[in-house]
Amino acid sequence: MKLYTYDEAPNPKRITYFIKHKGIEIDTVQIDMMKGEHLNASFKEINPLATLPTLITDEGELLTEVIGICCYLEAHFPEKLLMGNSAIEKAQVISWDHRIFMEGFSAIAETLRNKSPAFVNRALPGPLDIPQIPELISRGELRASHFFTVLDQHLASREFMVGDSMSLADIDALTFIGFAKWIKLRIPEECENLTNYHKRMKTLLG
Ligand SMILES: N[C@@H](CCC(=O)N[C@@H](CS)C(=O)NCC(=O)O)C(=O)O
Repeated sequence: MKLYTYDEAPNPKRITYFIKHKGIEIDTVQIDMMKGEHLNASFKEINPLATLPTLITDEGELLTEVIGICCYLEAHFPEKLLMGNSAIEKAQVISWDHRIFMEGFSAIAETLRNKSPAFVNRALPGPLDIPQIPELISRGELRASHFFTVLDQHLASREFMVGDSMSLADIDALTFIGFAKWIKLRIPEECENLTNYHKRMKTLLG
């Protein structure tokens, strides 16, 4: 299999943590998003969506979504399960992954991509050029700030996002906290549960 990635970007980072935690090695190609390499025709031939991460499986199948790539890797490398140890945990990991992506990542991206000159006409990832909408900047900030408190409340009585071991949901939460800095948002002082959790996760996943 071959992984196309860009270490600095948040969605690729989720796969980096996943692979590192499992202790597996995958043939990896860096695509420099800062130089726009993901928009080159040669990369679009590999992934027409022009997004990273991208995994080409040993069977030659294209996987473009982090969640799909993680499902595939979990099935191939079942040591150190990261997507739940039981039926309910599997459901909870997927549910949190979905919420963190929809309510956390997309909120940050809403601000970043509608604000930064680097994303003029690239307000959404993908093959289409989409204009920025400045009105969305403050909405994204509001949504992302609120999501810190969602995570903080969830972690009031838990060490991990799901069950009692590391999962993809923790990888997503840690990556959300790091990505938030891109729009100058940091864990609010009053979110003590999240602050302590962040310290623990950085040590475990770091
Ligand atoms: N739905 C994809 C999203 C992947 C994604 O949006 N990746 C970003 C990098 S963090 C990207 O490729 N952006 C392309 C662009 O900005 O043009 C997933 O779940 O993996």
